[in-house]
Amino acid sequence: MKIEQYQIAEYNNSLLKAQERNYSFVAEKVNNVSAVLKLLQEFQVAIPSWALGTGGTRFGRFSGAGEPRSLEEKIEDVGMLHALNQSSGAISLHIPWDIPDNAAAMKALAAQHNLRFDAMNSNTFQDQPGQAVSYKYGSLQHTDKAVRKQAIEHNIEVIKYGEALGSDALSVWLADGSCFPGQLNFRGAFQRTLESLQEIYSALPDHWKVWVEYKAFEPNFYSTTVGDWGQSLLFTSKLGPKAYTLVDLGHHLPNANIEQIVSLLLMEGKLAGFHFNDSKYGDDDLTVGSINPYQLFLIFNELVDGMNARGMNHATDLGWMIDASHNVKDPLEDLLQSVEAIMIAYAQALLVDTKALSAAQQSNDVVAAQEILQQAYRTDVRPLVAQARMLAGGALDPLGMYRQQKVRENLIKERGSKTVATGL
Ligand code: LRH
Ligand code: MN
Ligand code: MN
Repeated sequence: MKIEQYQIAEYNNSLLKAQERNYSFVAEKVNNVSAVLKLLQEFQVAIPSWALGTGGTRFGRFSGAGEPRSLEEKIEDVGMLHALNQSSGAISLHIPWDIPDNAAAMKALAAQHNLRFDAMNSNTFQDQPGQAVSYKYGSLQHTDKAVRKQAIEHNIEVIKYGEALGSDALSVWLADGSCFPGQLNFRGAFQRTLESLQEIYSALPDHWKVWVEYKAFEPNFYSTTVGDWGQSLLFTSKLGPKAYTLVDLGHHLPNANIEQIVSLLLMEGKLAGFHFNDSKYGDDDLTVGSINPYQLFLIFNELVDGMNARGMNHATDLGWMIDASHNVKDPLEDLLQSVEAIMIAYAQALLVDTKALSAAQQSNDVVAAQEILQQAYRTDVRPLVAQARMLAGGALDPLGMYRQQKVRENLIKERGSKTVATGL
């Protein structure tokens, strides 16, 4: 299923009048609107290969139809999303859920769709068939050296796959921890994990980075060895300059001030990037912006502010990725919604009057500070985002066009109604 450029142009024509009206209404209030449009066009969010099929929970999985049956089909699906929104120009793989044996062909296929390979994700949280030793009691933290060695070698293999695909980052999330008090010596687990990570770090090619993702709980429910940003920062600081802390929005305890965490990691030059999703309770992996869009905006506000202060390139200097998956939506529609939510939050953050905000902060004018932030947040930036997308060759309304083109129906015709994508 491919969406052609002429179809997008035809589709946009039908919406153009309304778009022009809505766009000029917001654009005239924005200083330097062409700079904002350019930043929006440059911004790309990677799509995780495991979000292209229906997720599921430990209580069940309701398979969708027309899901991708191979890595080729996953790349094609991301290519189709990117054709629609021009903001999903990268794919992130999880090994061994995907095994890119034929890297040259995969790279070529991705390039045909204007995609690159984002961070590579290793997996030492599940046992794989034929594996010599088990991860039941952890991987890089394990008390048995043979288990640690197996997990280290897996990560090094993932780096090799990534090198062949042109990726430049390894993303490590560990389920390591303990379920009961007394099960684990915390310091011992930390030290063993650090030593294992050091071995992986020393296998990184020159221009590569390693991202250490933290998570408060699950699957371990008493302690997690990389359980919060402090622990991750401790690891990444000890590892060295190629190691960074990855923030998955769903991996905090309820009500954590994620934007403050982001701002400090950025200040320290240790922020790797994001796994975007939304959550109400824990690691819910819900559609980005579906529960707490104000928080998303506040995070982007810190990012824009902090990245500008450090002279960073918004589009390229951090990793931007979605990490969501669930049971009840068409996964491709969900991804279009998630990317749109990210672009909206970014656009709103670009509208913040930073000079006025810092003056309000300086004079402790709390009311003005809130007004300034909410002025930007309450601006309907959707026409700006749509304009940037249209100028880049995308659809004015990606989700609308997806439905108008009956993409899912066509995928079901092509792939069948009983398909199970690899992944969670
Ligand atoms: C863990 C996590 C991590 C994994 C992904 C599948 O909860 O967020 O990033 O790689 O889910
Ligand atoms: Mn994640
Ligand atoms: Mn998660």
